[in-house]
Amino acid sequence: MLRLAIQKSGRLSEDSLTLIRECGINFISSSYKLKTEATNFPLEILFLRDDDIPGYVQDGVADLGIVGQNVLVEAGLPQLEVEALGFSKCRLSLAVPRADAYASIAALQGKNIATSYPNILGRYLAENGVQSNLHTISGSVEIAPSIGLAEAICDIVSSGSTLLGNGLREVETVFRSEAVLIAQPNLTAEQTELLEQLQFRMQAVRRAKR
Ligand code: PRT
Ligand code: ZN
Repeated sequence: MLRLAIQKSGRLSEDSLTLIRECGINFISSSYKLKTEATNFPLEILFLRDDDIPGYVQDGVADLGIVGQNVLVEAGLPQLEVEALGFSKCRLSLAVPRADAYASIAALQGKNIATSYPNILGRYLAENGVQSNLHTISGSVEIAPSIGLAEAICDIVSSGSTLLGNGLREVETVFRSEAVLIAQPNLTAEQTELLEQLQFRMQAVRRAKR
């Protein structure tokens, strides 16, 4: 038996459920249940907050998970990734107020930056020889400059319309992300076999869509 953790409700949820169904795995899901069992594959599905998924998989509470690489790498657990899934593509970017001068990343030296990704951003700034003051906030990062909390932000971007709507301009791509399948490090031989079957089916689904 394998336990797979997916996001309960959010941007990853629908595509995660669709992928499992396209793999030929049947299950009944209701918005009230936090757990369901597949009827034709030894799989149990857990519905969780996406931020909790890497830790649960690392600890073996869940055997597998589907999560964004942004969340996985921020949690410091990139080694859990076993398969890129090709959906929920987005990027983690730095942005500044549209009217502000910005020639290069050196412009951020000594500045205040609001983000929900202090680990990924901290590493990126260090690699570029820039020291900034990071303010970790968990949501609505885009309003930080207009309320005087920070001179720049670093957040997830997909279409760019949220930045535009908040008078911000994207200046650097820090990290590119997509949804990935992750697995706990200590699967049994039988579970490894099931994971391989699952990956085989996922790859076939992706090939069929090309
Ligand atoms: O409740 P829970 O904690 O489970 O969910 P969540 O609110 O933390 O995450 P959710 O559902 O918003 O996103 C889940 C994952 O989807 C993220 O971790 C990313 O891997 C991926 N993803 C893809 C995105 C986006 N696209 C995205 N556009 N995550 C967030 N956004 C947000 C972004 O934060 C910003 O506020 O959308 C806004 C920007 O979008 P654009 O299109 O205006 O640029
Ligand atoms: Zn989350």
